[in-house]
Amino acid sequence: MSFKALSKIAIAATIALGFAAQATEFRSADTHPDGYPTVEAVKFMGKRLAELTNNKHSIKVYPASALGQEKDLIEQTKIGALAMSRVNIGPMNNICAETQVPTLPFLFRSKDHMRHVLDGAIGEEILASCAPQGFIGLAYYDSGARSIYTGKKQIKSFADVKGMKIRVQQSDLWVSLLEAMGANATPMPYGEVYTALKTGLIDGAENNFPSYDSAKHFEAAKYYAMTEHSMAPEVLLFSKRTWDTLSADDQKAIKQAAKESVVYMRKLWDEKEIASQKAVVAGGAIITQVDKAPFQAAMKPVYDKFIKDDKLKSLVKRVQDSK
Ligand code: GTR
Repeated sequence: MSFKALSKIAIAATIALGFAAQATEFRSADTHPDGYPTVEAVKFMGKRLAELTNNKHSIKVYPASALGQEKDLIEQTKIGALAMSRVNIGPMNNICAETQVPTLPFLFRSKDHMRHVLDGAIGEEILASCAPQGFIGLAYYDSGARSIYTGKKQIKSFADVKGMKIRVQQSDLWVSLLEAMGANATPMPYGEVYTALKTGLIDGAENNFPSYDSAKHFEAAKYYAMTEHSMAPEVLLFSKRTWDTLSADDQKAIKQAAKESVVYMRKLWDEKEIASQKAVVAGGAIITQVDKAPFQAAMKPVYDKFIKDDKLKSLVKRVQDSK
């Protein structure tokens, strides 16, 4: 090897080492605004990370879609332009198939069931399945149950959904899910939903109370029908590209801080669900109960279409069998 080639390697090694030893402020993005439980939880994680690494590492959170919509954030995280992003699991559905499992309609029986499954081996397996695509799944955050809301026509029963143009997340599974209800499913980024509701481009959307409240969707779609059709969680992703430059100790600290932030997040989440429900009602929203049985009965084609191979089938079965 020539002297020139050797010195090039030496320079590269010095840069790499220097990078690894340097204090890093990881950038993390979120579509929700400051104060939203996901945003506050990642800030909390950053503080814990600083403590655990003697201020070597910290996190700066960019809320309110400052760095883009979820699909952009996922893409930036994949290439390492962003170290972290907090997104819903929905936009990951087309990227790693296992993430479809916790998105499935009427899969989790309760909040406790969902937390228990995601905290355990099944949850870990699903997170790990995204590594080949360039993502280290650090943790899940709660996202409650999603229900359909509409502006003009109120949904009182399953039959009412037929033909309605309902916005869904950018995921094939989500399109099929609303189609199975008879809706005209319209995928679009979260940030466009408010205007689409206001202008009548769509008849409705579906989400949990905190999003319905904080994105002000209730102002444009006041009928909230408690379909509670999915408990698709939030997920905290770390760029594998960045991850692979870190020491084992740093990786351990990041994982620990992320896990600790889940506990903090759940406390904020439980409070926010109640506060948001009150806020939307005060703002004019009309919440109605609907018979969920026909909604649930219509979901078989979704399971049949997306849960085809044995691996996914066994994951679903394990979730259903778990207490
Ligand atoms: C929210 C979720 C966001 C986003 C949004 C959506 O519940 O927290 O990350 O995915 O739903 O519907 O796009």
